[in-house]
Amino acid sequence: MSVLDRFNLYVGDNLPSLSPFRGIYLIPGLYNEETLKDLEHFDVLDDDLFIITYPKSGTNWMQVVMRLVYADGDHKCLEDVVSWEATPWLDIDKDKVEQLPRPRIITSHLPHRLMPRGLQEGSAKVIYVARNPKDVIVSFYHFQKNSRFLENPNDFQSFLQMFIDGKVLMGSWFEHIQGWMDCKHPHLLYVTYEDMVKDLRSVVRRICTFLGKTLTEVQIESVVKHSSFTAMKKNPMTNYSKAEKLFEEATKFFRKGKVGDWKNHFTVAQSEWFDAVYQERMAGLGLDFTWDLPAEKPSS
Ligand code: PPS
Repeated sequence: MSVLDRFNLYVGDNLPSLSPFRGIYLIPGLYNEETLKDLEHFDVLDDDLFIITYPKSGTNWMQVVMRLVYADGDHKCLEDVVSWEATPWLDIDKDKVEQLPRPRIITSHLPHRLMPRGLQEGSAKVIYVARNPKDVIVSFYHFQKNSRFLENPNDFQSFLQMFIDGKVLMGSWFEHIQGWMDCKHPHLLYVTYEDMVKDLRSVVRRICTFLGKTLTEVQIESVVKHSSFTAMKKNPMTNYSKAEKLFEEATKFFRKGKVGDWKNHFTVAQSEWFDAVYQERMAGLGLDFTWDLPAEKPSS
């Protein structure tokens, strides 16, 4: 059964509550505990590339960027296969990952401690995409409201509380980023969503250097063009229109794609509360997020 068919079983009346598994929260049934336990022994290949993210941090965007980079910017690579099959999630579709041609692009939202042991050895590479957590929360809140396989959050305040407590899909953002930063993976490139918004060209150049790949400026330009918010929202292979049963409105997956939208959702009190939690939980990690960008000038 395809991963989409499995998700379709869980929508609407069959909606299960999230349940804890080794310290994170998952959708029972959809995420199979036995499979997750077996992942420890998953065979990591030397030319594998893992895209690792906490949900709502730019996963789909990096998937498309990487497909284009591997195709030297040729956008035809985005014409036939949907993202979740071309760059499948190891967490929920291990079989698909095993069928991929090499070099494989593998996606995962899992914390480092649940990943295959083989990832820490060998020469497989990891791109970790992080996003400022206030925008992650807002994106996650809207995603959960729009999705038919997750319970509708009551209101923003209770979702914020659940996020801080790590009681959302995939568990704690703080533990996710901490675990991946502490793992000291020998071939890990850390990228932020905000850097991608500010200057995707530079991020693509950094990725090429990391992979030892040479792309011409024209090819880089093509990667940037075909992975833009507008292009991905339009493309049926990337915009979730092929998974329409899973959402109230599938193309709302591409909601705003902005930095700083949190300011339209957090009250001053909520922002100060989150800042205090952030200071305490992130102390010593040395990460610096961009929380806002100047408004774009209207085009004349
Ligand atoms: S998921 O469900 O965890 O895989 O979601 P994920 O892909 O990590 O994150 C979804 C957010 O990323 C935004 N997005 C983009 N922003 C800018 N440019 C491009 N090309 C792009 N593609 C996806 C998407 O709109 C979600 O953010 P919000 O803030 O909700 O708009």
